[in-house]
Amino acid sequence: MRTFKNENQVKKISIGTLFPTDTILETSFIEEVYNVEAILKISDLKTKFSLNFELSEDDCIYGLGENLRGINKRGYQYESFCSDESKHLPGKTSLYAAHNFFIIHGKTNLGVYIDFSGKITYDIGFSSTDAMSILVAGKDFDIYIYEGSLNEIVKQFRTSLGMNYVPPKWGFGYQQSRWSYENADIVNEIASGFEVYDIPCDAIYLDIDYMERFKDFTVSDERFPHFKSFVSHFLEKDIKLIPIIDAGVKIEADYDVYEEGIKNDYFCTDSEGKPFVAAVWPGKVHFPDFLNPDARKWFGSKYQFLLDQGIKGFWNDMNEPAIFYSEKRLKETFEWLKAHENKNLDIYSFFEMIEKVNGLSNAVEDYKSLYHKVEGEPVNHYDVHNLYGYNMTRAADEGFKQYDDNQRVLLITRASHVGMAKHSGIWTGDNHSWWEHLKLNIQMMPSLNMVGFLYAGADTGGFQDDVSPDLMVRWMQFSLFTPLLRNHSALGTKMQEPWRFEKKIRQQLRDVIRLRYAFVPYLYSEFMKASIEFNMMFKPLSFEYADSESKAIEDQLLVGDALMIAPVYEQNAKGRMVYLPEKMLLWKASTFEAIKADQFEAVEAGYHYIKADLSELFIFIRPGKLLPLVEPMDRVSKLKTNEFIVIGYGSEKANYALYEDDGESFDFKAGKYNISTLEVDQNQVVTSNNDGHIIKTSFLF
Ligand code: MIG
Repeated sequence: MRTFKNENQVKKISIGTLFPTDTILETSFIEEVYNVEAILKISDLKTKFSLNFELSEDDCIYGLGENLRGINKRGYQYESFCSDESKHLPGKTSLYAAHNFFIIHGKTNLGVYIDFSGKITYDIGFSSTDAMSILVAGKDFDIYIYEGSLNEIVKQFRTSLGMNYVPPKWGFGYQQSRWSYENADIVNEIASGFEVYDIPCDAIYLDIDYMERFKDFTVSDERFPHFKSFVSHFLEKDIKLIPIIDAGVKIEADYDVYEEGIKNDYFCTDSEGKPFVAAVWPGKVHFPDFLNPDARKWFGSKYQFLLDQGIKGFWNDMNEPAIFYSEKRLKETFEWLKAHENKNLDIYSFFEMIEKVNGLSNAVEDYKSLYHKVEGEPVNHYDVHNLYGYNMTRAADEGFKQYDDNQRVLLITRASHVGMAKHSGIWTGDNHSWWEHLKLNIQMMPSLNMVGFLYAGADTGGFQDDVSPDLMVRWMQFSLFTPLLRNHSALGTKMQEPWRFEKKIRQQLRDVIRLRYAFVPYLYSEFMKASIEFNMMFKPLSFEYADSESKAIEDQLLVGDALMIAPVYEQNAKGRMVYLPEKMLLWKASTFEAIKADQFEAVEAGYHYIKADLSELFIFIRPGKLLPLVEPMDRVSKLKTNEFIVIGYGSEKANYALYEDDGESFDFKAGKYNISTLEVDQNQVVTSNNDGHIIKTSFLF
């Protein structure tokens, strides 16, 4: 089951069809391009393949999209198997996604994409420090090889995938979420919190409780009476409500989605062809067979129910798919428990019991007894597991286009696969309010960008556990730059809306969110340019700087054309060490109002300790570059994007290519956008092609 169209002249090794002779032939090809004796070995030809590369001491491995650990993936093992993984502990090997693209960055660079929908395991210098070995659990796959500079490799790969998902521009505003704002009164309270404390906000999320008994495409009348007018009341305030949609469809007589699914055979089955019964939120559910084009079309059309009520965005959840338990295995477990009811449970049987109960959720055994139908033939879910969330999200996106083909809809999803990036953005799932997960968030952005997930972000502040005030502030200071900026937290944890904190912290959060709005034109422009050019918006330093120090930096990023960021991600830190690959302009940017000349300082290349109290966030502007800012407003739509304050770093002049479009249609695909050059020259504004833009204030250093 392939997902990829090889539109480019990319070298392809087709294991499934050319196997085995040609595969061995291609071995020499890899050796040739990689020239450090990369070896492709094939073992156990019937069921799985193992690819082995030798690594030189200085080789870095970038990629694997949404996964754990650092920017350089070397030194650990990973797995591609979309998992409902709510802990993200350091010993874990996979998250919600399967992004089988990586780059070996050594003397030469080698980009590799493995187009396979089942499980792949990667041992990257873990069992042996100088070897990378990849095990593909199947033989129906293709491998694509890319050569060139790091940026060229990403560009070639992304070009073959097609243009990534682009959200409406308001999707760059601040978004507030919680599991759960469970009824209309609470949602109203949240919205007035933003008004009372004068904090910008563009969207509020509705988690599972808005539904009637957790049934997709229903709204609880009791909790949200008159939903349509409720939604339009929010639209008048220019706040979008974003409901969640789960993968499982509740089994309930007279529920139209269930009845239609049964009638038309749209659900995944068991080995006997009966709809597979699993349980998630609503209790027992069936899973729509998103690999069946008719089922996809049907499910996608269901979003219309909410679009008709003025909904402008969605989040697709639990689409790995997450399974609490299956009917079959629950029964077996109860039988085991009954048989042991009067037994003296010893060390073995007690732990067997615990394992049985814990092992009920997301069990591989269940994935192996679930079936899809592809072109009339049953396909075992396990072999195509990683395509499930992808196709749910594809269904949604195609449904939106059916509804209105020239209106962007905000869409984020949890499970994903390479190729899905053209349909939606992602959030990175159930992280914790841990400093380690702020760091993970920072380190994951470039690898997400490599596979086309530009519209991405983590649950800011952390989903599980109670957030500390300083973590909330530091996390917000980083998320200021991520296209998706969503504060989300779990049931039972400390409330984490900005005003839940003491006054000092509340003000700091407000300042950071307001700064975000000042940055929106820059972030949107960089996002769109990166999308159109198949470029990355978040890059490790080594993508732009060739020195060996840059290659080793794990906690600084280039954000777009003009900026380098070095977020503070440790508790009680009063600053941090920063490496500058060249001389740059430091800006300590605590509030928008406070921008003045003495906050700027040119810093020489090399290592520096940069001080930053909790209220301070700092960024670096690269030489010759200009950062355009606008005055913050409480909504993206209100930003005056023709009046700029610009900060430039260049002895003679600095400039910026500003991308603009209507922010809501797909007309940009037909070239309907504008790129103007903002340029300043020794504090004299020289705008070439200024398109009516006014530079109100400029700083040039
Ligand atoms: O198992 O809908 O990742 O964002 O709040 C929890 C409740 C189910 C998981 C999502 C999270 C969401 C939560 N969901």
